[in-house]
Amino acid sequence: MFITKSMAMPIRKLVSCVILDLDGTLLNTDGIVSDVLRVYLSKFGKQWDGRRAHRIVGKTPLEAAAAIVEDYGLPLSTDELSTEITTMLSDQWCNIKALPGANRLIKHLKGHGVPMALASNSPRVNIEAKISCHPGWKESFSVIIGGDEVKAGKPSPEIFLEAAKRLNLEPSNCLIVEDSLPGVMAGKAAGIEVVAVPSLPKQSHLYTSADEVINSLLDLRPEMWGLPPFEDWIEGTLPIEPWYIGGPVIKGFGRGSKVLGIPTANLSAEGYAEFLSEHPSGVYFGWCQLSTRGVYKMVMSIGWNPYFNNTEKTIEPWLLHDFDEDFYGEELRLAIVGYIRAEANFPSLESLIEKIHEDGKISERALELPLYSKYRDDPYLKSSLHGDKNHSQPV
Ligand code: ADP
Ligand code: RBF
Ligand code: MG
Repeated sequence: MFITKSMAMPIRKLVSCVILDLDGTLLNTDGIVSDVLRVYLSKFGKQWDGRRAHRIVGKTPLEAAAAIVEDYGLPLSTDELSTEITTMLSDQWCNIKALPGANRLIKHLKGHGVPMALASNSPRVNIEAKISCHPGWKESFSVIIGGDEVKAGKPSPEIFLEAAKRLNLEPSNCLIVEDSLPGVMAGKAAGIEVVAVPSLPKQSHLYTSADEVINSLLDLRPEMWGLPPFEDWIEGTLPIEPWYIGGPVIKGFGRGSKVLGIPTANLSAEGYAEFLSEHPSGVYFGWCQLSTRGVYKMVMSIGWNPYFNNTEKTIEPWLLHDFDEDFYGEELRLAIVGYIRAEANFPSLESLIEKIHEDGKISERALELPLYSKYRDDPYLKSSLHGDKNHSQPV
């Protein structure tokens, strides 16, 4: 008997089309909305509270405006606020970044001829403006529906039922990908399978009605829904557009060395909060340069350190090399080239430790592949190996 992938990962249900939400699912709209609200509220002497972002995520512009007027006690009507915020936002449409995995997912489904619809609470003109900034997106959707084209937006099921109808498919033949709670409710009320990708951290426990909750689009497994699998995973790793980050190693404040027996060279999260917010929490790998020593293989976690209940994401590289001393304060540079898995909760420390060692082995092996090994020579890692430019020594 052959062991196939589908046996390891049972098919949940066979679908033939996908309905995608836009804001928070394909686009990092929340970042821009927060920026605009921060500026706007400061004019009233108020301070935008990012922890209350859940009050607006997934709502129509008018509903979101109503929540803000109420939360911040603003001296204007919901309509006035909505108009002003919309004007400020409309200058920013093209600054909204695609979320990690969004381009990959759209290309994949389009490439395999899977019909796609876009169903968003956002008004149709705003949807068109936003997606026009992303080459290839508009043509990929056979159906686009805005919140102003149905009687009631999400959580009403109407928008998803209408999307299925216009795709000429039964709702039961569709799969919805959604980040927001109202969106998940709408999808389930329409009798459609829903994969939730919560855009706010640590919210997955609220998404019990979703058929699956994933950490980011990178973790979507289309084959679970009878759709063509992604073919870009290589030896347990997913190549990503490389990103670079560096700074001094700060005094560890984790449980790495002490509890897990796995030291992690912490970087200050403060300087990179925005950078880290663009990357889903999880396990990544790449190359790490220590200013005075050399370049090493590295596996790392990005996440919310459960031990200290941090509010900021932490970045914790484990250098796959035996050092006989600490290197606090030393300059460290990372080229992050691949993704392995989402951050997970483990039932025991032993199982966590085992998994981290497995992550390490996967990384060591993968970094030998030309696809990843070439970044060892990346100029970013070379440049400061011998101190700053003014004091450079011959190699
Ligand atoms: P943590 O609990 O986060 O691991 P510690 O400060 O106790 O924090 O230990 C981390 C320190 O261990 C690093 O800052 C670094 O100086 C040192 N270290 C030694 N070997 C390694 C390694 N292989 N990878 C990362 N850090 C290492
Ligand atoms: N901790 C978790 O609770 N879940 C994880 O999935 C997880 N994955 C990790 C992967 C790697 C490669 C490393 C180095 C650590 C991981 N950790 C994980 C440990 C987490 O980062 C740990 O709580 C901190 O190291 C504490 O400082
Ligand atoms: Mg959304």
